[in-house]
Amino acid sequence: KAAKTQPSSPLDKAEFKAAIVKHLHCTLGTDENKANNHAWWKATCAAIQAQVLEGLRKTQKSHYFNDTRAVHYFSAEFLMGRLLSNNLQNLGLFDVASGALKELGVEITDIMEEEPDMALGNGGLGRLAACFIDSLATMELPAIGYGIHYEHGLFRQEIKSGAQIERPDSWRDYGNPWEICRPESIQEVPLFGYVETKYGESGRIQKEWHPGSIVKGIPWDIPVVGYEGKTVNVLRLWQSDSSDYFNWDVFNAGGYVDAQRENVQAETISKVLYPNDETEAGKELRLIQQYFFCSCSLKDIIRRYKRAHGDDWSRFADQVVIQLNDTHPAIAIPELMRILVDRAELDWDQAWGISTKVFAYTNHTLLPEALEKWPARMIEKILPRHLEIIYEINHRFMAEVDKKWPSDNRIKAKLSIIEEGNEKMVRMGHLSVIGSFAVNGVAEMHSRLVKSDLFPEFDALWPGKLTNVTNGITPRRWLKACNPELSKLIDKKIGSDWPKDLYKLEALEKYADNKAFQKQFMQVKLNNKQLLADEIRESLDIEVDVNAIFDVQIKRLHEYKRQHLNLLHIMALYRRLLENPDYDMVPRVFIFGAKAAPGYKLAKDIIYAINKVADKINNDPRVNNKIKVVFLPNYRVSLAEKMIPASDVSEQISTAGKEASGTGNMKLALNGAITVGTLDGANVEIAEEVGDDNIFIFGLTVEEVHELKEKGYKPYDYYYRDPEIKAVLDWLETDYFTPGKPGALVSIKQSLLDHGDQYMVLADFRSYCDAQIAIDEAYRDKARWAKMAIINTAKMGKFTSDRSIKDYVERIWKLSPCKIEN
Ligand code: 26Y
Repeated sequence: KAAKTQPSSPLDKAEFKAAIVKHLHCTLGTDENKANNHAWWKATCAAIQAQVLEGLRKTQKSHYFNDTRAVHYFSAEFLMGRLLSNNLQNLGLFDVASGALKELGVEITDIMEEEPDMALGNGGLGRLAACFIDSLATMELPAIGYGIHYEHGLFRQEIKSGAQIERPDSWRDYGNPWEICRPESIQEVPLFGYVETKYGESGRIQKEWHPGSIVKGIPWDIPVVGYEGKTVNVLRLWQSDSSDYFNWDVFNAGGYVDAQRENVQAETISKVLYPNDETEAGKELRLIQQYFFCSCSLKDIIRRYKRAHGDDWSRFADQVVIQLNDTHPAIAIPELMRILVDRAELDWDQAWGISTKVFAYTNHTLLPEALEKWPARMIEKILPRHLEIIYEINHRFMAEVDKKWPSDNRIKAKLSIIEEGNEKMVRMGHLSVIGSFAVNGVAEMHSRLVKSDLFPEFDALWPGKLTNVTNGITPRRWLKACNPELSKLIDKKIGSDWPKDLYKLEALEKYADNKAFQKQFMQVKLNNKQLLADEIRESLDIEVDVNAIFDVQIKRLHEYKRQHLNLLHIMALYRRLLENPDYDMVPRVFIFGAKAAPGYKLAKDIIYAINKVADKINNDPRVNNKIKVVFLPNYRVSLAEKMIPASDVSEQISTAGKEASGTGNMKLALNGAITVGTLDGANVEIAEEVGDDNIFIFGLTVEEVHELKEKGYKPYDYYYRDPEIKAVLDWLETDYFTPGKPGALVSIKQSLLDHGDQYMVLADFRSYCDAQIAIDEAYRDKARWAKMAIINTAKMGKFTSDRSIKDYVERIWKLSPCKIEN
């Protein structure tokens, strides 16, 4: 048992000051007079890191002594954002730090701006992983996040003459004060080469993989501090490096090995995050990245298990559960099988019994272009033994399918891990479902569609295996830290325990009609809008009126998310104003934040179009006080933290059935923004929570989308029947928004007419406009709007990631919290 010592008391202001100054002097080699904000930031991080590491040490000791079962969250992406304010909040030291810095003549908000975002993810999936590890630590659950230590995270976006330019992100260029390198836990990862078949004395066939090269995995640990709790878990990220020693060995072994040998520059494996979100690229390096971090992580887990249990594998599945964040880490399944069968020499059934009790898989998408498939030949080249194992898994699975549906080749072809065709492909989704004991979607509607449309036969074969866990967000970052004014108002009204029990916010509902509270609530919103307006002025030199409706759409740029539906509506409003200068509308500021995948042409065209339309409208005195359009460049976690508290309207307008869940929708509603949205993803559940009067739902339902597709959707019908649609689409073809460059925006029109409008933008346009008119009317009634905003905040309890984690724990992981002893 852990030795009992005195509980360590948190720093007080004087101690904090002393710690900061000490680090200025001793860690950074500067002093109070010379230090710039960057140095102050680093010194402040260092000052709390001591306490963080103390918590980490105690946590690891407690987990070790209690031999706890733990969840291992495998994710190719962790979109952590900044950590200083989060860690201060979670340690309960924010006010102490802010006071200490003030006495040193430094504003904490200024130094927080020095921290580069840790942008090791694309969007929703990566941020979800970050929220989940926050909740896991807060709930004192034994958990490790495993991922990749990308040298460059998601690209930095610049806008030049309206177009997106990608620049490398270098988040660690001046050192990262949070991460700790753990050379003692380096792993080696084999790649390429060939498989030798040996026949043992007992007649057992033994496979030996002779890799063509070996790379090194270096672990970097980021402490994950739980809120108020004592638990400090870790996020372990693997950096690749060359393992020259081995490769010399191979080199010396002779020519025939050389023939099998492939050269990956080992360091390139963890060099850069692939910026594609929801489009599978099938790039060799991506597969190597996936295998690299899975292999390192599994070996790390096994090393830890063996320390406690030696070679006895019988308890492995009791101690270890691995959650696969989408199929990106699915290669871990054959890797564990390889370790158990080839290295530990368990027989197949035993190994499969263990493996299928360890893995659980979360699906995040139904979009066919996002479902990962790898050419069998590519796997064979990089991971020859894994391809054999995948075939063996599939062979045995096909036998099971045959029992259920005898001699049905159609169903076999449909369920097989291998897609036969011109080129044999390995379907990672199928592998994940077959190799896991639980599979979940990320919102009620999405999980229903996973069962009915994506994997219906798997659901029939294994009833109960496919399930739902609705996503959530951490209220510590997404309310307490990013919206301090609202948090303090809530604290005053209902007490301060809501960050750990978000259903407590329901107590606000009874003040929804209270005039005084409405006034306070909306005053906070106004103040937040002022801060954002300042930001907009500074970064874009655009003046916006804080009394206008701040209408916000922030998410990756994707056709299915339909930023262009928003844009067409803006153009329609603009046109109405030009035709009738007295057109009656509440002034609106339309604010966008979005990155497009660098290779996604139409997405980039939409960004360009938004910027061009913005230029025109913002400089047109005829409409100037009614509409402003703002595209804030380089959308990222830290920018979201500024935009979300300042939003009145939250745009969640994806084609029904396409957005698995959405999590931005939850963050905005939590901060009192009203959703305009389709019945898609978690919007459905948000509508259930807040009630029909407090959300603006529009557009086709999933069923209607299906029906319309069935009967044949003809976008031209809408074009010819709705003069406003025709006018705005034709407008795109002129040079009105792109003087001297007619046709510069025509690709959008083409996608909506000639290319069939896959996402039914035109079908939903009119209903979207109507919803916008309803919003306009609602906003005019100040009391009504305030009430809606308050109810939105009050009813977000369900969407804390603590609830998501509770669902995972009870239904899938079966974990217990572990108290941390001093
Ligand atoms: C295969 C590779 C190119 C790829 C890389 C990143 C594929 C997908 C992704 C990212 C997907 C993603 O972010 N999905 C989002 O996950 C969120 C968390 O569950 C959902 O809320 C959101 O609806 C979904 O689009």
